[in-house]
Amino acid sequence: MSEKLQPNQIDGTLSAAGLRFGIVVSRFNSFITDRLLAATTDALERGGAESKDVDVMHVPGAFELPLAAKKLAATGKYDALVAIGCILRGETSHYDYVCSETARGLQLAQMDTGLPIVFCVLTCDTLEQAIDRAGLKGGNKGFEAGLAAMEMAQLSRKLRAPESKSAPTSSTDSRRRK
Ligand code: INI
Repeated sequence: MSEKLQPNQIDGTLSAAGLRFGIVVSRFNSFITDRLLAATTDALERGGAESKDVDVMHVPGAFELPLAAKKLAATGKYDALVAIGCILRGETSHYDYVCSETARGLQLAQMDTGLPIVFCVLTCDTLEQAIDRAGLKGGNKGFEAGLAAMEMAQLSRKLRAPESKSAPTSSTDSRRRK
């Protein structure tokens, strides 16, 4: 009987200890985004994150999230970012532009920088749909985003290029120690 292949698993644990997180939050529809933010920080806290290792930056609307995230990524201070927003459909096509450019910009930012950027942007037809996803009835997408940030940060550490795993001599590591 042939032995079953048992591949090595590369997994990210749900631990935030010793990691640094940046959260960029849209003020537009803050009734919803404040709740998403609270759930994200709750997840990070439960994962062992410390206040000094979590930064929160506010921007006017979802459309501003990609540039803000890219600028945070460029600081080299973080292991993962979370982008939080809530886009609600209105009477015009504005919604479609804001949704597609926000998603595209955030994906571009994470691919350009190599830093995980978790997409916690609700795109809803109604306020009720957003409420249902922001913990006012049940689940909160912000909590899921916090878990995803921890997992992606841990995976990124595991997959870091060999030279940047060495002793803290690189500029990134020396910044992190400050
Ligand atoms: N921004 C949002 O985050 N959510 C929305 O629902 C929204 N709507 O509906 O217009 C929205 N618009 C503002 C946009 O994100 C920019 O802040 C604005 O266009 C300035 O660049």
